[in-house]
Amino acid sequence: MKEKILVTGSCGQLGTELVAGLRDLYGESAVVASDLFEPKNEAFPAGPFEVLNVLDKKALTDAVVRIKPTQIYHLAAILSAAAEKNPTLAWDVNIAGHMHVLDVARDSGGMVKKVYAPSSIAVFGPNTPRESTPQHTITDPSTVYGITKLVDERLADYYFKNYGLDVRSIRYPGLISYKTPPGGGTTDYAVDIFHKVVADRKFTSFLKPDSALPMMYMPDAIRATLELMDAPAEKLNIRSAYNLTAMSFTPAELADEIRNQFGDFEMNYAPDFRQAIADSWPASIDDSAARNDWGWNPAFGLSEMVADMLLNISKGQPA
Ligand code: NAD
Ligand code: AKB
Repeated sequence: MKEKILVTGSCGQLGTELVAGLRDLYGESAVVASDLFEPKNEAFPAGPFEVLNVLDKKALTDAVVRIKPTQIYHLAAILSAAAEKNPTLAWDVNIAGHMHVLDVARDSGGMVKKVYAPSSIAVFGPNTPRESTPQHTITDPSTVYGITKLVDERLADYYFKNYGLDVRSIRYPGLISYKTPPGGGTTDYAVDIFHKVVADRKFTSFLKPDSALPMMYMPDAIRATLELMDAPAEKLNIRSAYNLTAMSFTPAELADEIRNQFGDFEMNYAPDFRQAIADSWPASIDDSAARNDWGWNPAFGLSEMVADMLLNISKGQPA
């Protein structure tokens, strides 16, 4: 079947690279990217683009009628730190926007065959086991972002079971990439550090030195997403969202690896409100369900990720 794809929230950290990955796979004209605004980043891949606010259900419905997508990748969201600053906006975008996408897909008369709507490690909370957090465990998020992502997971499962909508999802850990700045999360320090170290040989972390979090390099996240969406439906036992990980490290461990590969720099620590968010999230993740059901296997560990980030960020520096 010839696929046609609509992506919401395309201009963000994930969307910029997922749109490129989807266009490599399905062809440039088969993937319509969308966001609240036209792409500003020169790294954004060329191809069809629409301005689309997922809170406007009529505009979303009209876009789906016009574009006739067979798959929707719904990436529009407000991330953890940004959501703490504007809980109402986060509630609206993350829950109402998500339901609009599910409703429009459900009501498309079978035209939209699959929906991808990512979740996050933010669905876990202070009473969740922090090490090797299992797929099925306590989910008592203490952030607005986590609460909304948990509702989204339950809705995805509900639409699958009650309406037969093929919704798929991953609980991404912190995503590390160099093409687009992260959009207001708690794991953003692990991206910012590379830019500051390469430019100034100095970095101040907003998390404590020993604050471990699960992370993944963007090429692995893109591959995981495409592999999950390509997996036979009957192999998928989880319709809320799959746990997924590639590595876990603390700010001090990341700084040590950057020093090993790049040389010395000054590292300071000034924990802020994001420390409490990080403290409520897992330190490491058990992703055996993803490995067993659809063969997940990450390619990038800490040292491979640091080498690739340094290489690519150094290329962007003045000689
Ligand atoms: P981002 O903040 O970088 O990008 C989100 C995009 O959504 C932005 O371009 C923004 O303009 C757009 N958007 C916001 N409100 C919108 C609206 N009303 N209508 C249309 N677009 C709107 O986020 P991201 O990192 O690219 O995240 C994408 C998805 O992946 C989200 O669901 C997020 O929860 C999930 N995720 C990301 C990470 C990560 O580390 N980046 C980790 C876990 C989960
Ligand atoms: C954030 O920190 O908010 C995101 C996430 C892990 O969902 N990177």
